Amino acid sequence: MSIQNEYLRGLMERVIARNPAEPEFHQAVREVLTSLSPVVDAHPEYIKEGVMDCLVEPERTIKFRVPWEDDKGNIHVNRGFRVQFSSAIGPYKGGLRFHPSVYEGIIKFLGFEQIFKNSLTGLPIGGGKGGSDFDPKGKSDAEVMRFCQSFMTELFKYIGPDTDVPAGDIGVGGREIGYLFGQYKRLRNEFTGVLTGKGLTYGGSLARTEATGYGLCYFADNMLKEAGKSFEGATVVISGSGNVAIYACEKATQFGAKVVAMSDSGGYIYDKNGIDLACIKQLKEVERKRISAYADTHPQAEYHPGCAGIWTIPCHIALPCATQNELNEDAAKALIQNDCFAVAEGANMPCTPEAVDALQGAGLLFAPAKAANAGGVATSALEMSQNSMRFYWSFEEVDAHLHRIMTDLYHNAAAAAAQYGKPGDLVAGANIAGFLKVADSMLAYGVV
Ligand code: NDP
Ligand code: 2IT
Repeated sequence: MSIQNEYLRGLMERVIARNPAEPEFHQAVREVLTSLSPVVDAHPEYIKEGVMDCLVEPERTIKFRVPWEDDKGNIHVNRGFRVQFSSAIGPYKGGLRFHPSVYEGIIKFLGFEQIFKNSLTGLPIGGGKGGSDFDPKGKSDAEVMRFCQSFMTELFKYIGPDTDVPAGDIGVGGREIGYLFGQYKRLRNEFTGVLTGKGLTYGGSLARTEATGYGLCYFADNMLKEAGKSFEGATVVISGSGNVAIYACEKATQFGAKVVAMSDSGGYIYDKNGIDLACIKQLKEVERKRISAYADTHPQAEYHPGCAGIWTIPCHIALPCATQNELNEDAAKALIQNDCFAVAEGANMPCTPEAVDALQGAGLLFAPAKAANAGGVATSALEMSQNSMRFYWSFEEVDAHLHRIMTDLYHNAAAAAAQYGKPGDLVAGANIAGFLKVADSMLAYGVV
């Protein structure tokens, strides 16, 4: 697929020239501009009024030094980032990623996608993302705390409950959010809903932990049903074993599927009897161990080092829930050959463009990340609502909102795809539906 509209083709070239050596950002922008070509053909005002040019440039980028001391007294210096991409429809909203691979291009790709994802939720949240090249793996709690305190000592100047509300992402879970929130509260002398994914004792929302994985399955369930299929009796492969993967496994299993494989960055386990999720939770959420340890207590399970092989395991439904570009064209071909009928993206941009083309070309059902994993940020917005009200909803109430949001989101994306001549293409539908609300708000503001 290429960008059909001539102006957008030129814009893509300018994005590459102005943002050199940021391939993930280019990839994310290219996909959106490809989808939006028929929209700007029909509505040239989006080009004329500068909406397209503004959208590919973050409103603000904050880049800072994060010095911290390890347990032995050695000083380390990491880089911190917050890209405040778009506040067109609400305060910047999006996670923080702590992973050694983080650099500005990764944060920009994630922040750019977040604009459209957040719009798709139907809730009033703009797009942003942040993080650091800090690696929490192998660090003590005290080291993670000192790092988070140093990170927030700079970040607190730029965020606030009505300005920018960060949350978790890879390497940032409940522990990190606790340290970050504690430091923000101390620096500002304010108890506000400045972060989401908080602990339940200090303003967190029930069901936020489960929301991305559950939402992914709610979205996929809608897509499957429309095609006369379901999770019931299906074999499922899930990459990753972090927050998104664990709760996708839980909901898929509740829906009657058998999840047979999960992974981490070291390798994958294949358990043909069905993954023992209680064991995965204990290993990953409590003990912070490698997934290879699963095979120590489950002799029937196979452990294979390396990540890519997971997609060669026969399955009906694949849920990539680890990281960007983890499922390439070869993996897509293996899934197609094994009669897989649906792929739903839990991670952000986990399928390469070649893989997406192969999967859609072979007629598989395909749920793109910015629609399928929007349940996490949607529930973060529900956490913001509860904090503003100084009130809380039950697990069932939040989960019911999440279910409705994901169902509406599926139908809106499907309708937008059909309206612009791409019936069944949820990549196009999600990009278009997400764009329109943001773009119309930008038009209303004039040139700002
Ligand atoms: P976690 O840190 O909880 O888990 C990440 C998982 O992915 C781990 O199993 C990790 O393995 C694996 N992983 C990370 N990086 C790599 C890599 N480079 N190669 C192979 N495996 C890797 O993160 P989340 O579950 O929160 O996030 C997973 C994905 O979902 C990300 O793409 C994130 O952006 C996206 N997402 C998250 C949301 C959320 O609410 N948390 C919401 C929407 C999207 P290991 O432990 O070995 O590093
Ligand atoms: O990619 C994402 O949507 C997230 N990491 C969740 C962001 C949020 O603000 O909850």
